[in-house]
Amino acid sequence: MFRPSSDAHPSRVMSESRVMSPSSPAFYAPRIRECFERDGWALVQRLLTLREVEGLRSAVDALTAKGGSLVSDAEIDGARYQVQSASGRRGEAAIRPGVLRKITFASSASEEVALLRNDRRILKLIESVGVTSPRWIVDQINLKAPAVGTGFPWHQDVAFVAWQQRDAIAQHGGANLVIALDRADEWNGGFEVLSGTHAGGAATFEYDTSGSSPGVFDESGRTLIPLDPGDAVVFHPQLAHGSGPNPSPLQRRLVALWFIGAPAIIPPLRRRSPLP
Ligand SMILES: O=C(O)CCC(=O)C(=O)O
Repeated sequence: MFRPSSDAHPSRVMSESRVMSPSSPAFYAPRIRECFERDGWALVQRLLTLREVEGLRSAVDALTAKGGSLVSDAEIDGARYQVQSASGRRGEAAIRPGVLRKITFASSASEEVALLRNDRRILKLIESVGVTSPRWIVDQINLKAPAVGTGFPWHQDVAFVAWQQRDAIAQHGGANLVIALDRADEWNGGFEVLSGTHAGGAATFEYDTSGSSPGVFDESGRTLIPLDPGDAVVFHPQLAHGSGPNPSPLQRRLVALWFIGAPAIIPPLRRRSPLP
């Protein structure tokens, strides 16, 4: 079972050098791209304001209320609800009615989530790590419920995209983003990365969400990235990442957004009036 950082395989806690905030001049500067290229990820503090986070929390409350009696995975208003099973495996019964693990394509059912797909700051951030003409492909709300929420074993998001999208990533770049809606740290299953694994290509293995993917990736760069509400991590689609369970009484909700690149949009040349 994947465990939080206090176990026998402690993760490093992120170094301050990776911290950037939109109010700092370094926010969209080469520094963020340098971290992304070297480590496969970069932290951006305060990407969203607390007011925006509150709006998203309310939107998530409305979404979860619609799934309040689910005992198995279901689609509601185009959003795919995955219940939290005792093992963490998908397709199994909910540990209790209405306890959810994640909502994929929540943007189909929530305007607040949908707005993130075209948020100017987010698109600019994705462009800043080398993704040309970024296009949203996936959004998810990861709920990791207090006391019962299970972890996410090490995996690479690129393993879950169609081959056409993999090609687009190879040609035009790709980047994924998680944004914290609650404080996320070692106590409630904070987000963890295996720095540098983005450079090693896509691994093929059986992904079992009740396990921990042992021995698949180089874990020497394991780093837990504490996040405050509104903080974000931008990471390479090939970066191995995951998180531990949430044994705490506190919520740990994250929004995840995935983007792929596309051919650059070249503005048409303005017609000049003929010279005399
Ligand atoms: O919510 C987390 O901690 C990680 C989630 C994740 O990696 C995923 O949903 O692919």
